[in-house]
Amino acid sequence: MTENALFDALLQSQADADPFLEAPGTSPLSYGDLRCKVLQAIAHLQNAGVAPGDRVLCQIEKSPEGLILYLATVGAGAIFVPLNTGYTGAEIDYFLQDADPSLLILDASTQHARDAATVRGVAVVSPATLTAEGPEAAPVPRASDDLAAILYTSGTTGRSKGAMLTHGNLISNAHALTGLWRFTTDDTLLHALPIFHTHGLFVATNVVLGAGARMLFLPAFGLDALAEHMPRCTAMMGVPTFYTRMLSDPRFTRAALAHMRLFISGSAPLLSESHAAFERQTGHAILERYGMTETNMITSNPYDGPRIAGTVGLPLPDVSLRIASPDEHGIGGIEVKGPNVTPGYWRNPEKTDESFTEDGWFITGDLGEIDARGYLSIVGRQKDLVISGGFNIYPKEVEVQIDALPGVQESAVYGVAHPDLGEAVAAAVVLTEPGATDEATIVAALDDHLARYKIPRTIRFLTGLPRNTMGKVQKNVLRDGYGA
Ligand code: MCA
Ligand code: AMP
Repeated sequence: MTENALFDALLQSQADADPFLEAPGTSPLSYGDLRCKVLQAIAHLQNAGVAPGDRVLCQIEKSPEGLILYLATVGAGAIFVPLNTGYTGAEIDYFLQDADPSLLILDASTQHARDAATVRGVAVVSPATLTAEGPEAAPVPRASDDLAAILYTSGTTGRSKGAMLTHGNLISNAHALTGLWRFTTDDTLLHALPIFHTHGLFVATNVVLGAGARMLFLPAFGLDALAEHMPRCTAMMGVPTFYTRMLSDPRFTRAALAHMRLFISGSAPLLSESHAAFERQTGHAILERYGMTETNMITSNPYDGPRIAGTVGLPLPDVSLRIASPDEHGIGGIEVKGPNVTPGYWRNPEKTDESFTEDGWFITGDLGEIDARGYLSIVGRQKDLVISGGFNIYPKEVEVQIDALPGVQESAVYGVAHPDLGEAVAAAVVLTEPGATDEATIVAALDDHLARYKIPRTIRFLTGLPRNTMGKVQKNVLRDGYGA
C-alpha cells in the first residue's frame, strides 16, 4: 500500500494488461501503462518543484495526458486545479493570484496564460514535458481528508471561489456511483465531456477507474464522432445538450443503440420532453442525476427502479438531503450532508461560513421538492445563475465587466430559454446617452475579459431596468418581456 488515499482507492486494483483508454489517433493505454505514466509524471512534478500541498494549475486541451496529470498531481500529494480552456488571460490571472500555485501546466501554443504566469512569477511547464518517459516516483502519502483538487466555480459576487475537494470526497462519490450505475470491467464509457469540470473529470473518470472499466476518449463532443465510436461502447455520460443534439440526428436509432447499457445526464436540467423523446427514438430511458462542484454527485435516478423524467432521483448512499423551510407545496432550499461535500472554499472562510447552515448542512442554492417516493425534483434556483450547455455563468461576473465599459450606465444579465443549450446568456443594457456604445463594441470588449461561453448572445438596449419596490432588478420581467 502506498497510503495515498485516492491512488490506493482508484489505481491499485486493476490488472496491468486490462485496457483503460483509447483515444482516436493515439496508442491505447492499459492500466499498467496508466500506472507507469502516472508514477513517471509524479517524478517530473517533483523535479519541477511541486511539493505536497502545492497547487498545480492546468489549462490544457483535452487529451489522455490531462488525466495522467490529474492523477499524478494527486499522487504527488499536491492539489490539482483544472481550468476551462476558454478562460482568458485576465481570468487566469485571477486564478494564479487566488490559488497561489507552484506550477501552471499549459499547452506550448497557449500564450495569454503564459503572459499572466510571467507577471505572477509562476513556473510554466508543458504536458509533454511532464508526461515524457523517465524514472518513476512513488505516490506521496495522503489521507482521506487531505485536499486532492480545487475547482473554481463562479459566485454571486462576481468573483470565482475555489471549491476544495478532498481525497475522501472523490473516493466516496466514485464508489457510490460505480455501484449504483453498475459499472464493471465489461464497460466502455464514451467520454465526450471536457475534463476541467466535475462531470468529465471526476464523475466519468473516477467511475471508470473505480470499476476497472475502459473509456473511449473523444477530444470533444460531435455527432459524427459519437456515431462512429458508440458501437464499441456500453455507456455514455453527457449534459442535456448531448441528448437534444442526438435527437436531431437520424443515425441514433433504436437499432443503432440497442447494444448500449446506459445513458446518463446531468449538470443542467433535462426537459421531460427530451427524456420522453429520447426513449421513443432509442428505447433508452436516460438516467438523470444531480450534483454540484462543491458536493460531487448528490442524487441519482435508480438503475433498476423507475427513472422518472423531470426528477433527479434519490440521494446517493451515505448522502443526506433535506428541504429547508418548505412552502405550502413542499418546495424549499436543497441542503446536503455527507462524505461527498466540500470542506469549504479555498482561503475564503466567509464564503465557506455562508454556504453551510449552523448545523453543518451545505446550502446548494437550488430549490426542490421531494415526492412521496423520495425522488427529488429541482424546481428552481435561489442563486442567480445561468446554465448554458452545462457551463455555469454567474450574471454578476458579466455585469461587472459590462458596467465598466464606456457609455454603459448599468446592465442586467439573465438566462433565456435556448433550444440547443437549455439556456443562453442575454443582457439588458442602459446607456449613459443614446448611441453611447453598441452591441459589437460591447461584445468585442468583453472578449478580452471573459471566456466566450459567458458572453451574451443577445443584448437589448433599454432606457431603464425594471426594478421591484426594493430596487432589485426583476430578471423575470426581462426574461418574460425580452427573452425570445
Ligand atoms: C461552447 N460555446 C458555448 C458553449 N459551449 N456557448 C455557450 N454555452 C456553451 N455550453 C461557444 C464557444 O465558446 C464557441 O464560441 C462556440 O460556442 C462554438 O464552440 P464549440 O466548442 O464548437 O461548441 P459546441 O460543440 O456547440 O459545444 C457545446 C457543448 C459543450 C458540446 C454542449 O459546451 C460541452 O461540452 N458542454 C459540457 C459542459 C460540462 O461538461 N459541464 C459540466 C460541468 P465562439 O464561436 O464565440 O468562439 S460540472 C457540473 O455541472 C456539475 C458538478 C455536474 O452536476 O455535473
Ligand atoms: P456547478 O457545480 O457549478 O457545475 O453547477 C451545479 C449546479 O448545476 C447545481 O447547483 C444545479 O443548479 C445544476 N444542476 C446539476 N445537475 C442538474 C440536474 N440534473 N438538473 C438540474 N440542475 C442541475
